[in-house]
Amino acid sequence: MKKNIIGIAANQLYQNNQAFFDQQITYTPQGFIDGVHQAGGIPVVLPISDPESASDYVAAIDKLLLAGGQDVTPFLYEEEPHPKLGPTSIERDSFEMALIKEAIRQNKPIFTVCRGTQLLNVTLGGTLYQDLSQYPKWEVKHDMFPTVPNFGLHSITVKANSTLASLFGEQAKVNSYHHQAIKDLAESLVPIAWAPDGIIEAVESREKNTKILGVQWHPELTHKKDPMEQSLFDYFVQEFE
Ligand SMILES: [Mn+2]
Repeated sequence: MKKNIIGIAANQLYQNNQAFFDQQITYTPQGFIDGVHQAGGIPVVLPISDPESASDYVAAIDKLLLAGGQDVTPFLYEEEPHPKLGPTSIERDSFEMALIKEAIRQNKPIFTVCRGTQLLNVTLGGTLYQDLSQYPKWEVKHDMFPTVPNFGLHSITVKANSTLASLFGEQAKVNSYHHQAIKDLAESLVPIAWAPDGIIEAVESREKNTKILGVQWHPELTHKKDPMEQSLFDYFVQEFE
């Protein structure tokens, strides 16, 4: 059986780094590579590129995976940068937005993680809290760093009868390493999991023919020890189409 080719949108190390002779480096966290391998897919890392090339990249893959990383550029949802905004990359945002639009146009499934889910929401017309201190009902610690991912957990409630509920059940615990979060959800998305303070922790497409699954936590950090987290990769690579 042909293996699915999973395009993983890469990050870029913009700061000079002596370990790489001050060259900029294209990379993705190893957990995404391993999770896709373990699920029986072929991971292919897509370097940040001209948005106009997104159609060619998407044509070359079966499914698209967006990883975590920088904060989303607030101008993309018409806000000025809040004082607590973290590092951003408009190059990465622009390319990944083009990848999302192309994947939807070419009818290829999308799985997004953390920042990827936030960017997905912005691409489809939603907005973000630039920092959770802007969220009036904030009462859960969502950035567990430096606690290691096995221990840095909060609860989620998963929508009954959703695909995510079939993988995680209706109550679960997930890691959490984000200080931004979905504010206004894009009209074409629906929430399928929430933290106890109401923050949206997972989304899918309202239109069932558009295959989108987004989570706010990091399955790539714990998938080797936690079969529940690996099940997200398995589902995305093998079944989501
Ligand atoms: Mn969280």
